[in-house]
This record gives sequence, C-alpha cells and structure tokens, in this order.
Amino acid sequence: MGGLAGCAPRDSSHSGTHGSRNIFSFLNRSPSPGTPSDDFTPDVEIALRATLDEVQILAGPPTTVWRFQAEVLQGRPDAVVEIPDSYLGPTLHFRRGEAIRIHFTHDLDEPSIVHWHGLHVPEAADGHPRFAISEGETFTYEFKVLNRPGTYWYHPHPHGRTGPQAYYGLAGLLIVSDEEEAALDLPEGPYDVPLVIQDRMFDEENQLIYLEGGRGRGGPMIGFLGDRILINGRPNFTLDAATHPYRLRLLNGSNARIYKLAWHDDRPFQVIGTDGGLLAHPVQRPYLTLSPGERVELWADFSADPVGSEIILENHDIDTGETFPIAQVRIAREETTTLSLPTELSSLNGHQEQDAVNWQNPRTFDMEMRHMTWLLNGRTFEMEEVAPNEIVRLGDLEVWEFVNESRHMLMPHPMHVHAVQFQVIQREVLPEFAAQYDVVKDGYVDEGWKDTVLLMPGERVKILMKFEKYTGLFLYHCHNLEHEDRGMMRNFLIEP
Ligand SMILES: [Cu+2]
Repeated sequence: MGGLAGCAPRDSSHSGTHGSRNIFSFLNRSPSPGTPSDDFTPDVEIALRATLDEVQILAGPPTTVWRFQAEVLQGRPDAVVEIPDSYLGPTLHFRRGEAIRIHFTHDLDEPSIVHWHGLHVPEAADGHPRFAISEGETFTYEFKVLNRPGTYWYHPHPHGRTGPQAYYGLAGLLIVSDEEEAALDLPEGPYDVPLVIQDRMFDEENQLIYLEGGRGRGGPMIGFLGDRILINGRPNFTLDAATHPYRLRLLNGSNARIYKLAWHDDRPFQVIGTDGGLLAHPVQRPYLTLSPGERVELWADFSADPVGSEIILENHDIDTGETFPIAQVRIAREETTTLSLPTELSSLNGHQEQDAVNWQNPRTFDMEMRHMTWLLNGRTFEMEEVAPNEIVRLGDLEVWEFVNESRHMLMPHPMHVHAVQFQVIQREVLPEFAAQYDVVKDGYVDEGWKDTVLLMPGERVKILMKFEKYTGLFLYHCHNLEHEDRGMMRNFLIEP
C-alpha cells in the first residue's frame, strides 16, 4: 500500500491502551546496550563525565553548575577541545567515517543519559530515556560518524529532567568535518567560531535560578525564559575579530527561548549551513529565526569593517519586539589575507516528495494541550510504547506533517526528530495567525538538512525523510525542554 499512516498495527495481539502497541519485546534486542562490544574497534575513545562543578560566570561568587568533562583515552588528542571559563562541555571534534566509543560516567544524583543531537546512530547509542543511568554508573556508546560535516551538539535526555539538567550546564558542541569540506577553504582555526546562545537567570549569590520552587520567568507551560543571554557560557560576550571572513556556528542551546537575530546595522546574514551541515549555495537573510536545538552557520565577512568598530548581534523579542544586544564583534586588528565565499558549497542529495511512500497521505501529528499536558496526537510520552501511526519501515521515504492548530493554548513548538536529517518541504499558516507569522518567517532557513523545525502558532509544516541504516525505537519531540519534560515527546519505531 502507498501509505502507512492510519493503517492497523502489524501485530495487533500486542495492542495496549489507546490502541498503542506495547513494544517491550523490542527493547532488549541489542544484546547489552551500554556495554563495549568486542567486534567494535574505535578510532577515537573518550571518557565523558557529568559532574558538579563551580564556574566563575559573573563578578563575585562562582556559580555552581553541572557540567560535562571529557578526555581522550585513545586516538586523536584533538577530538576533545575545552571551552575556557565555561560550564559548557568540551567541544567534540569527529571526522566523518570515524568509529567512536564514549564511556559516559554519571556523577550526579539523578538519572541521566546523553543524546548526540542530529547524529545518525544506532538505537542503543541514541540516548533514549529508557537507557538512563544512575550516579556512579557508566554507559558506553559505540557509533560510526555517518553525518555530513556540520554543527551538532550533545545534551542529556532522561525523561522529565532534560530541562533542568541542560539548564544547569549539561551541554556541549559536536563538530563533524571531512576532507570534502576542508577542500572548500572555509574560515578555520581562529576564524571558525561557535556561538552557543543560552538564556539564564541568576540570584543575588550568582546561583542559577530555574523554574523549581515557582521561581524564574516563563513557567512549565511556556518554558523557562531567562533575563540574561550567555554566549558560550559567558556574559557580555565579545569576539575580538580581525578584518577577515568568519565561519560563525550558531546553536540555540536555550531551553525555550526563540531568537530573532539581526546585526545592529541591518547588514544581511550570509547563511552557509543549517542543522545537518552546509547548504548547496549560500543564502541571504535579513534576520534569523532560531528556535531551541536549531543551528545555523554564517559566513560573516568583517573585511570592510574598520579597526576599532563594533558590530552588534541583537535579538528582537518575537513577542514584545524589544531589542537587546546578545554579542558583539569588536574589530581588533587588520588582516591582509582573505578568503572568498564559495558559490557552490555542497551537494545536498535531497529527496523528491513524490518518491515518498505516503506522499499523497502524509502521517500527521497534531500538537495540542489538554489538562495542562502537552500532547502529540492526543498522547503523552510513555517510555515503551508506540501507537500504530508511529511505526515506520526501514528504507522508506516518508512525509510527516506537524500541525500546530489546536484551539487551546497555541504556542510555538520546535519539533525535533531523532535518527534522521529531514527536508522541510512545505509551510502553511492559518490566515488569522499571519501577522504573528510575518514577524519570524523571513528568518527561517529551510534550504538545507534539518533535524529541528519551528512551528509557530497556526502553522503546519511538512517534512520529508528517509529511515536508513538502523532499526529500533527512536524519539520525536518538542525541543522546548519544558514541553518535552511534560510529555510532548513520543517514540517511533523503525521496523526492518
Ligand atoms: Cu513545544
């Protein structure tokens, strides 16, 4: 048949509540998830630890944080690069094709597990919450780096506690490179700069305030909103730059805040990459809309800016319109060498919608809230459950449609799908939401590979993706971490 959407579960004898299928029997197919296997030879082996620490962020007392620490046990020593004076975990630098083994040891007193956001890895290495480990335990990940070169990241994924764990500092960048990308002559070394954007809130003792105890802005339904923007874990971030092109890798690592970024002098953004790596060609945007979990890569050329000048990256609050600076670039020195922006960046090798098995009948996912719980197709997260419309077949190309048109408590939702990079093939908005939509729509970058896509209120978005290489139980969810923690997450099963 053409589409799987709406078809009956293949094995109805396992039907559980709400027509869902109890998939417990699938869960232990991997012989022993989290333990090293003899037939896997790593190129790079890393010890990763989640632990309690103190970091000097503001003037005065240091801030207690949770953070990832890592060291290379075997392989390239430059696979782990520390970000100085930051609570962020070290940046992991992987090369396409490498075999990676990571021993994650948990030193905090609540369960956790690590997800490699955007990476295409086997089920047992994806950081599903059912694999969460407790204090003192170790979970070993083994995977091959299959992804295109690009900017990915890692963060915790336990059920119900991802928001606070990421907020207190557990996150880091993961950068994939390969020889094809290196041949492009993009800015590198000091000219390749990640900007991890996160909002935070501090008390008088410089300690982080989250939503617990009724503190903090936002709330469990809106999500956490801080009153201070940190870049790479630092306040008042300034990049001392040369008159040279830069590759800026932006990650929205915030729990719930959506940014609308623009340069203060209205120079356009030259966008060269998205979640899943480089675009086919650079594209221009007057501003950028970046929701939690999304990445965008820029070619920022400061060659024509005089030494001593300052270029400010601003956020325009999408609700209030209020503008505030989040980072500045200070031109500190003249650089005579230069680079030119390539007109061709990469081959996307994308798919055609008509080739999808369900292109005339997309799988739809309604986003809504009932009884103070966020739902997907009326269902909340269950650790070991998939519904009939959440089972796909390995090798199939499918269209999924997320629909944010609930009549109650409409909010923006950044939707993230594990195990794939997808193409955004269609956006539509209800006429009554057009004004709100117009505030952000010119900042979307849908030209490339994505793993997270923002849906504004009244919006529906179609994505196209192929389920390749790995079978098993994976997640799709809202990347507003407070929504995710309150159930706006579901499993989907990739069957052989
Ligand atoms: Cu959401």
